Amino acid sequence: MHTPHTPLLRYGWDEHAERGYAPHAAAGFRPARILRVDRGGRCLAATGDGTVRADTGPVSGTDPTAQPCTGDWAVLADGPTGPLVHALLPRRTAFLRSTSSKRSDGQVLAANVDVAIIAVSLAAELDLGRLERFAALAWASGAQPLLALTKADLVPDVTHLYADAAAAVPGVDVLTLSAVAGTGTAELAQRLRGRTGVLLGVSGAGKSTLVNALLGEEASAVRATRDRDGKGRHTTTHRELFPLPGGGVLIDTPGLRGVGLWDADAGVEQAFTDVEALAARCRFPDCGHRSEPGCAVLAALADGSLPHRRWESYGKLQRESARLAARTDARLRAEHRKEFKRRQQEGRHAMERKRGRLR
Ligand SMILES: Nc1nc2c(ncn2[C@@H]2O[C@H](COP(=O)(O)OP(=O)(O)OP(=O)(O)O)[C@@H](O)[C@H]2O)c(=O)[nH]1
Ligand SMILES: [Mg+2]
Ligand SMILES: [Zn+2]
Repeated sequence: MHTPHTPLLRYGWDEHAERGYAPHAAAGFRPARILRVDRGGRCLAATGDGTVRADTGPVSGTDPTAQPCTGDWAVLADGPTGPLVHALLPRRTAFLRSTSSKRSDGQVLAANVDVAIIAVSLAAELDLGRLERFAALAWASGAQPLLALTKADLVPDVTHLYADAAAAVPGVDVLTLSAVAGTGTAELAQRLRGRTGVLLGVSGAGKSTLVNALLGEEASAVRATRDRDGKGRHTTTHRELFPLPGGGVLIDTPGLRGVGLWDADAGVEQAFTDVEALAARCRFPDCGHRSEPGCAVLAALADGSLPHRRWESYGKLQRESARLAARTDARLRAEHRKEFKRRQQEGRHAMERKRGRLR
C-alpha cells in the first residue's frame, strides 16, 4: 500500500482506515491515530509527520461512546489553536463497558482492536469468574481474545493452573509468559504482527511489563518491586498505544478490577460455547435445565464434566447482560421522546442551522 500516509503504517494504517478516511481526504484534513486521551479534552495522536497534541473537540454531542478513545482513527483539522479532532472514522471493533453498575452509560475502552490480551498472573490466586467476564467482554468487542498467563517464573509448575484457566476460556489461545525469564514474549510479538492488541487485566498482572518486554525499552511505567502492597493502586493511569518494533501496535491500560458488561449478549455466548453446545443437546428445545428429563446440562453437572461454578457464572453474566440491555432500551426510549419534543419546540429550521454550525 503506497499512500501519503505510509508513515502511519507502523501505527496500523490499513485498508479499513484508508476506506474510512476517503470521504475526508480534502485539503486541510489529515488522518491520525489516537494514542492517548488526556483530561481536559486533549489527546496525543500519531500523524503522517509525527506525534501531535490535539484538541478532542466537540466531536458529537454527549454520547460517551462517541468520544475519541485510544486506538481510534481520527480526521484532524487545523483549528485556531492547533490540531483538532474533526471526526472519527467508523470503528472496526470497540471495547465497551458500562461506566458504573448504576447507570446505563457505555464507555469505550479501546477501538479498532484485533487481539484482546487478557493478562492473568500465575502468581496470584486464579479468579475464574473474573477471567470469564474478561473473555465475554473481549468476545463482545469483536476482537479475538488471547489469554496471557504471566509471571511463570514465580510458579514451579504451571500445569494445573494452565489447565484450569484454559478450560474457562474455550476457543481462546493461551500463552504462558515470563518477562523475567524472557519466555513467551516472542510468541506474543508474533501474534501481534500487523495487528492491534490491547492488554486487559487487574492491576499488577504485569501488563506494562509485557509492553516493555515487547518494546525492548521502559516505555510504560511498571510498579516498583518494593511496592509489594500496591493493592488498589494503579501504576498505569492512561490507556496508551505503542507501535511495536516487529510490527503491530499494543495498547496498555490501567488495571480493571470490576468490569461491567455492555451489550455483551453475543460475548457471553462466545465465552461459553461449551455450555451453549450442551444446552443445544437437551431433549426439549425450551429446556429450563432445572428438572426436565433428557437435560444435557443437568447430566453434565451430575457427572462433573460441567463445573457448577462455570454454570452459575454463565447464568450470572447472562442475567447481567440482559438487565443492562433492558435498562439501555428504556433510556434510549426516554431520550427519543425528549428529542422529539425538543424538535417540535425548536422547529426544523433552527435545528438545521444549529447542525450546520456544529459539523
Ligand atoms: N517475577 C516476575 N515479576 C513480574 C513479571 N511481570 C511483571 N512482574 C512484576 O509485577 C509487578 C506489576 O507489574 P506491572 O507491569 O506494573 O503490572 P500492570 O498490570 O501494568 O499493573 P497496572 O499498571 O497497575 O494495571 C511489577 O513489580 C513487575 O516487576 C514476571 O514475568 N515475573
Ligand atoms: Mg501498568
Ligand atoms: Zn436442559
